[in-house]
Amino acid sequence: MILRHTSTRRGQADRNLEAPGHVTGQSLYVDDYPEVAGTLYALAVPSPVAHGHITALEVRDAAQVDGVVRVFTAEDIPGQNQIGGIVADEPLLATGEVHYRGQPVALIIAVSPEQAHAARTSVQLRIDEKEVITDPREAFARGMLLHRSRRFQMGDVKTAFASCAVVVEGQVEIAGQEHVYIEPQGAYAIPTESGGLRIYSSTQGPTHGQRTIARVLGIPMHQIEIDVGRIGGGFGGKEDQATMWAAMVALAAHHLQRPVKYILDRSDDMIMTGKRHPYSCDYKMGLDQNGKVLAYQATFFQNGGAAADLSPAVLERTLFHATNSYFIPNVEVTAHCCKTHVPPNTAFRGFGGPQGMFVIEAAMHHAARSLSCHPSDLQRKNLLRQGDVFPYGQKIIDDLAIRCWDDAVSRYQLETHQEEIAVFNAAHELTKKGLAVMPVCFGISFTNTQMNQARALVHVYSDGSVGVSTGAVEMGQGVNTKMIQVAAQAFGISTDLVRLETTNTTRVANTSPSAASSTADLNGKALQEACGQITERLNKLRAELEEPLTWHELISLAIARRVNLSAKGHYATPVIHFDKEKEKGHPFAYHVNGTAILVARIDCVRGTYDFERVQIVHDSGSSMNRAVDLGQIEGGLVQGMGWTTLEELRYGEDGRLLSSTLATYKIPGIYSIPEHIDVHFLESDGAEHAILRSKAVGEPPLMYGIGAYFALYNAILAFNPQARVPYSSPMTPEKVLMALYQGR
Ligand code: LUZ
Ligand code: MOS
Repeated sequence: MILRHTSTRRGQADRNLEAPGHVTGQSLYVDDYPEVAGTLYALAVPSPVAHGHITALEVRDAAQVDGVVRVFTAEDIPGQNQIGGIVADEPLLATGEVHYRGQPVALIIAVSPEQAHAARTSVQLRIDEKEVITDPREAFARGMLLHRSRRFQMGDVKTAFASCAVVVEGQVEIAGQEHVYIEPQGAYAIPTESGGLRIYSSTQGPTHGQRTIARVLGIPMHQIEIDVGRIGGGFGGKEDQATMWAAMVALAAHHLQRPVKYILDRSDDMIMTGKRHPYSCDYKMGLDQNGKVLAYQATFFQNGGAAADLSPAVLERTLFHATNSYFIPNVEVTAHCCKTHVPPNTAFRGFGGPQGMFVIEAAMHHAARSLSCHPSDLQRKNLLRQGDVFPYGQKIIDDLAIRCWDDAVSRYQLETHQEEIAVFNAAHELTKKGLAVMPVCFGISFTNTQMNQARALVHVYSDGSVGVSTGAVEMGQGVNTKMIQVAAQAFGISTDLVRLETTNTTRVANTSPSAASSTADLNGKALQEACGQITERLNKLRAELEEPLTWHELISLAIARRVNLSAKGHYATPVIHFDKEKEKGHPFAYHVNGTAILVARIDCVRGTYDFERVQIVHDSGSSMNRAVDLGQIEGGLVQGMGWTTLEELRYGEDGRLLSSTLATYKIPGIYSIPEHIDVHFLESDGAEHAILRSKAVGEPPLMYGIGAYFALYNAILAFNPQARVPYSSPMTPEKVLMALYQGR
C-alpha cells in the first residue's frame, strides 16, 4: 500500500500536534478520566418494539436487583421531558408511546455497569404494538412528516423540458450510514456544591447539551457546566445526539447527588442512535443535443426516523447541494422530511449534501448512457462558472469548479488513463476497470445563519505562556492544532508557548456545535479577534519604548504596567443571510471545490473489487496545515467510499436494525482503501471568510467517495454493456456480481 501526496509547497513541517498522544495512547477520553469515589453507572432500557402504546412499565423488580440504586422513568424528570432541538418532538424517556426500537423507556442506575446490565431484563414493559413504517415513501403517502416540505426553484422546468433533445427519468435509493466513531457515546456527571452539575460529555455540541439539560432538570443554564477535552470521533453523530446520554447522567446525578457515568457499548450505540439519512428520490433531467443540461427536477424522500432531530436542516442542505458543481438554468427540487419508526436520523459529515449530489450524479450517468458518451463529457460541459447563480440565489464568484477539474484532467492525464483502461479491458476478460470523475462543490457555513458565531477567551500569563479557550471541539480533525497556530501567529510566538484548554461552557458560552466544516473558521476568527485586542495593548506599550523587547520581556513589563493580558473575542460571519420563505439568499461564506478521479477494478468471477487509484485536486485556499488537511481529505474520501460501496445499513420490516454489529456492518478497513491516493492542493486566493485563507476541509472530501459508486458501475458496463443496474447505493460485491450477469 502506497500513500503519497504531491505538494507544491516545500519545507513546512505541518503536523497534528495531538498525534503523539493519540499514537501512544496518552490522549484522554471521557471513560479515561479518573473516577470520583462513589461513582454510579447508568444504563438505558430500550424499547423492544418499534412502534406501540406502553400499557405497563414496572420497574420495582429491576430496582431490587443486586447493586441497583434506582430506576428512573419519565415521571422522575423535574423539568420538561423534551430533548428535541429544532422541533419539540422527542422525549428523553418515553411516555405513552414508543416510536423506534431502542428508544429509552427507563434508566437503571447501579454501582457497577455489570449490575445495571443484569437488571435490564427485570424491567417489565408491556407495549400494544402498532404498525411499523420504515419506508419514507410510504410515510409520505400517509402524511407522516416531521417538518414542512421544501422546494428550491429557478427558471421554468416545464417549458425547458419541452425543448430538450433528451430527457431521462429514474429513481435513486441511497442507504444510510452508521457513524462508527471510535469512542462511543458517553458522559459523566458530577454534582457541584451549588446544586448544579459538571458534566464531561463526548459531544460536538456542548451548549446544546447544557441548554437541553437545564430544560430537562428545570434549572438555569448557569448551573450546568459541560466540559469536553476531546472526543474520539463524531462525524455529526455527536452534534445533537450526544445530549441524550449527558441528560441521562445529569438526571440521575441531580436526584442522587452522586457522580453518574454512562458509556454506551458498541452494540447499544449502533441500535439506539440515529445515522446518516437514507433517501429515496426521483429525478428527471433534460439536455440539448450537445449535452448541455437545460432542466433538472428531483424529489427527495428523506427517511428522518422517529423524531425531527436535525432532519429539517439536513433536508435543506440536500436542496442546497442538489445541483452539486453544475450550473443548470431550470431547476425544481423538492424535499420531504418523512417520519418513520427507526431511530431519529441525524447529522453525518456532509449533512444531506452527499445525498443531493449522489442523485444528480446518477442523473448525469443516466443521461450519458442515453447520449452514448462518457459521463465526464457531460460533467465538464455543465460545470459552474463565475457569474452563474445557484438555484438558491447565491452567485458564483470564481472559476474554481473548472480550475479543479481541468487541473485534475491535465495533472493526472485523464485521457491517457481512459485509453489505458480501454486497452486493459479489451485484453482482460475477467477483470475490468472503470473510471469516474467526481467534482464536488460544497457550501461553507451553517445553513441556519444564526449558528455562524463563535467566541474565544485568551489569557497571556506573566511568564509569557498563553492559554486559549474556544468553542471548538477537537474530535480528531485537528482543530486544536489549528487554534494553536492561529494564536501563535497572532502573537508572533512559537506554538510551544500556546496551550489549548478544554472546551468548557463556563469559559466560553453559547457555542455552536463543532460542525458544518466551520469550526476552525468561526472559532479561529474569534480567537484572532481576542488576540488582536491584547496585541493592540502590547503595541501601545511597545510604542513607548526605545529598545525592542523580546516577548517575555514585553509581557513582564505589561504586568508591571498593569496592562490587561486577557481578552474575549467574538466573531459572526458577515454577509450571509437566507430567506426561508422565498428560498433565496446568500447562505454560504464561500464554497469549497475539488475534483477526484477514481479507478475501480472488479473481479468478474467473484464480484469483488478494489480501487486502483484515486487522484484528487482539492481547493484548499492557502492551507494552514497540509498534514491536517491531507488527513481530512484522505479520511473523508475513504469514509465516503465506504458509504457508497460497502456499508449496508439494513432495518427489518419490524424496525429492527439488522446490521447491528461491526461483523454485519462492514466499514472500510486497511484492505479496502485505494492502492494509491494522490492529493494535490490547488492553491487559490482562499476566501476572505476562511481562517488565514485556509478553506474549510472537514466535509467536502467525503463526497469524492460518491465517484467510487460510478467507477464500479462503469467497470460493470465494461463487462456487461447491457446491464441496467438500478441506482441504489451501496454498490456491494453482491450487487456487482448480480449486475455482471444480468441478462446474460
Ligand atoms: N449542522 C447544522 C451542520 O446544524 N447545520 C448545518 O448547516 C450543518 N452543515 C453541515 C454539517 N452540520
Ligand atoms: Mo456535522 S455533519 O456534525 O458537521
